[in-house]
Amino acid sequence: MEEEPFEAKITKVIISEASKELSSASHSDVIIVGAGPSGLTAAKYLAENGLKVYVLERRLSFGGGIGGGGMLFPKIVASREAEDIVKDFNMHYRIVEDLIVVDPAEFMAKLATGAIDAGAKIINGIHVEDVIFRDNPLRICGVAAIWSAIELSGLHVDPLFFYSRAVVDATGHDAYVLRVVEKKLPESRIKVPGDKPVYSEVGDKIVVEKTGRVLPGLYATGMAVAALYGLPRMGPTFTGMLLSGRKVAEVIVNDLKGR
Ligand code: 48F
Repeated sequence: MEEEPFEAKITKVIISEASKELSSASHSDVIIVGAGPSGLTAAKYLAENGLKVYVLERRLSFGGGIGGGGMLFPKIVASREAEDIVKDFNMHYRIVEDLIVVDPAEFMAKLATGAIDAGAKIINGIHVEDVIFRDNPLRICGVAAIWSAIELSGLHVDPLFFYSRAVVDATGHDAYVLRVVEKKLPESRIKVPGDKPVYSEVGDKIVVEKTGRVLPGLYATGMAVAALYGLPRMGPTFTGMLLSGRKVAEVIVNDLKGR
């Protein structure tokens, strides 16, 4: 038989390996929606605890709001309460006026590397459009998702399902998953007022305090928490995002390992 043409091999390997990955993602411990700072931080600490974690991100890259720095000035700042997390991710940083300063490219890359090295998988280009639920009692047990390119095209194509023991809304200001639940599951009594104007210090703190379980199976981290509870914005300081990501991981580990 004729030797397999190189082009055929490329296609076959991409499709078969991606299919294996997506099949594995169809049933996991935790689906994190959004690969911004809070989602990536959560992914590392969850995966380190032996959980099977997938991060579904609708863009073709990770990092969420990190890349833009503050008004496109390429530096990220955080308070020193987050220093142990920055160290956990092996970031180079400087302390200036008691603030941690990191380059956005490094911040994004190291958060993603930390999550990946811990065993989490990040899949880009996937838009989460709905949740899977069970009733009596109400619980969230996964998401429905579709390639972002299909979503952008406006074509009517059904999604596929990714079942998980926990779903984390890490979609930032959009609080996309929480808004789906607000709209489609009124019995959840979830209301998402959106975040308040800026009060950085307060916003950075309460967002961490309020981080946790929203419903059985549904958790929120990062700016999605601020949108859910109407908390003040903190703007381009990332303390709350890092601490919130670590906290949601702790809450989920506690919930899942207890079951
Ligand atoms: O917005 P984002 O960075 O969220 P975060 O982790 O951090 C917020 C900060 O960046 C900053 C701030 C505080 O310092 O104000 O804004 O809370 O990342 C959210 C990610 O979720 C993706 C989106 O593309 C982004 O990368 N995302 C949003 N909706 C969906 C989604 C969806 N439906 N499906 C998949 N990914």
